[in-house]
Amino acid sequence: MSVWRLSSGYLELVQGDLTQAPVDAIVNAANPGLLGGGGVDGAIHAAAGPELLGACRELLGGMGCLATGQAVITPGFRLRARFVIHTVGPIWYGGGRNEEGLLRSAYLESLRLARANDLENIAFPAISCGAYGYPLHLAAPTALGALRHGLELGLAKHAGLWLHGPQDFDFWSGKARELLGPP
Ligand code: AR6
Repeated sequence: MSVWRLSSGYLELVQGDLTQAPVDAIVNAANPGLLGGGGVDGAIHAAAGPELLGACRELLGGMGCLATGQAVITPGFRLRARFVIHTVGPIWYGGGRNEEGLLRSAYLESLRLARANDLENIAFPAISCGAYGYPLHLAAPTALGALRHGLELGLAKHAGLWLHGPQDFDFWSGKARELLGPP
């Protein structure tokens, strides 16, 4: 784990399985229907149990679907985290469809929702960096910049980015050093 102390909080890079994060809320890289799926979404639903899908269905009942860049919250059920914040990152279409703004919004709206629920310790995956195809070298500065901005706004005390494998962790650590200096 690497930790950066910022003006009003801590940005942490952690190598590990997000479903095991001992935090107030983990963020799910969901799809607009909140239907569950593959990747981290599938892992979160599997670990939380079927009640999570039920809660998602209930939430979207009146709404239809969650817009890209927005976030909603449910309990965490069988997870260690008390809550799951579901957000939808952008699908990468080449950069001309406001992917950067939408990715930034997915991080910041998740933090705003955490703040609205008095949650201080939030763990994120690398949103859009799997099935949604966002190039890692472009996602990293946007994600890290959004998390730093959110901490500066006082939206959380601890924001963690959980990277699943050692290669991803090394890559993101390098980018974080470039952007934030030594941990
Ligand atoms: N812990 C931490 N990170 C993980 C884990 C885990 N257990 N599992 C995967 N990752 P993805 P997206 C990383 O595809 O690109 C789903 O089907 C993974 O290595 O989960 O936003 C949804 O339903 C990658 O770096 O999310 C949507 O349809 C990152 O999590 C769609 O995929 C995100 O990869 C969302 O695609």
